[in-house]
Order: sequence, then structure tokens, then C-alpha cells
Amino acid sequence: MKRFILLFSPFLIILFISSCSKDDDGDDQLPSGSNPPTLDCPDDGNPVFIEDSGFVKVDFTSADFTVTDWSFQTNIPGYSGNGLLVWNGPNSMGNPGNGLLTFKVQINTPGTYRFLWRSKITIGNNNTEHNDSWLRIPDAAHFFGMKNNGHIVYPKGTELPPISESSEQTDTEPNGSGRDGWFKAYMNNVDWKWQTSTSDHDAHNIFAVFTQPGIYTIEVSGRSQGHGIDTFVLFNEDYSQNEATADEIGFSETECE
Ligand SMILES: [Ca+2]
Repeated sequence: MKRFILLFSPFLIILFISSCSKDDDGDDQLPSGSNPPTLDCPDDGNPVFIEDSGFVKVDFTSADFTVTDWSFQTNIPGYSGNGLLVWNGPNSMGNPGNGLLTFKVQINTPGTYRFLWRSKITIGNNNTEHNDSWLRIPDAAHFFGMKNNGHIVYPKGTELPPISESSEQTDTEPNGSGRDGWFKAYMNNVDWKWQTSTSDHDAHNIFAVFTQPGIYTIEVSGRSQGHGIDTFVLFNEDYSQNEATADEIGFSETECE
């Protein structure tokens, strides 16, 4: 119920429109160890986050994580919304699909969207450990990584077709592990950071192409123990990274599927 109020609060909608108020970090914090608020959807329904004007923002704790080894946390400062999820299962370096989380987004504006999550390392002080999870967008038209110089990679084992921009490339395989269309998606900062990169030591940003309006699934599964994820956004070319990751922007509205 609390989440329902948060999502549909006119106050937050005003925040979204005005983009001039303080961020909402801490507005809805719960004591550590408390149960997360439940979404106001029927038991067999999923919340669907609605893209508007080329942007959608999702609280990572909105997924049904109850039967997984993702740990709901509110005792790590700096999260937004209701909390964060930390992968507390075994390291799954070569095996995507453990602790599968699914998120639904309704795309109304077809196009190419960049994916970015806000995450942190919750174990230790090494920025290359406890810093990654698996990511797949299986029903997009295309799902790929791209460097600023235009170089493109596709997840290993993907069944999605390539985009025409990579037709001249001889190698489109990312460095490091991957399987069944999943990208190993990493960040490199002990503290909170908006970064989702793929291909080891050769960071590519991650994109999905949605050619038709519709409801799409974002899949995340556990890889490195201690990787904590707060939020993710998908945004099209109308937004800079800074605009898309501004704290002032509230979570997208939801419907129930
Ligand atoms: Ca959150």
C-alpha cells in the first residue's frame, strides 16, 4: 500500500514535472530488517512501469524477489524509493538465471533505449569485485552493447538479430563471460554509481531497441555476491545520461498486468 501511495502521489508527480525540488532519497525509508511494502497488484499480477516521453524509471525492489537470494536492504544509506536488493546468493560467474528477477515496462514510444542501473559494491573496497549482475532483455527487437566509438557487441548465445550498424565488424563478441543472451553487466565504483557496462576491460554501454509499442520484460539475475542495485532507467536519445539519472525524477507510474 505504501508503494501505491508513493507511485501515485500527486506530490511526486509534481516533483517529476518541476524537476526542481530535492530528491526523494530517504522519503520512504523503513527500519532495517522490516518487510518491504507490497505492490498494489493482485497476487498473479505484475506491476508494469509505463514509459512516458522516452523515459521509464523503476525501483529495483519492485520485483518479486521473495523466493530468491536477493536481500532487501534499507540499512545501506543512499538508496532511493523503498530500498535496494543485494545479491546474497552464491557467486554465479558463468551461470545466468540464478535469482531471476523480472520487471515489466510498457513502451509507448518505440525506439532505441539505453539501459542504466544505479548500484554499489556492498562488500569490501575493490572496484572490480562484487560489482556485477546478469542482464537480459529477451523480447526486444535488438539488445546490444556499444562503445562511444560505435563498436558493437552482442550477448553470447543471443537469439536476437544484429543491427545494421555492426555489419562491417568482424568481431561482435564481448570479453568475459556470457550465455543464452545474457550480458555480464558491471560497474566500477564502491559507492553508488549510475553505470551499466558490458565486455570486460572494454566498457560498452547497453541498449535495447523496441520497434513496437508493448509490454517488455527486463531480466536480471545474480552473479557477484554483494552487488547491490537500487534503481534502473531506460531512456531514448532525447535524454542525456545526466538528465536521465537526475535524482529529482520520480519513479514511473505503474499499472498491473
Ligand atoms: Ca530503490
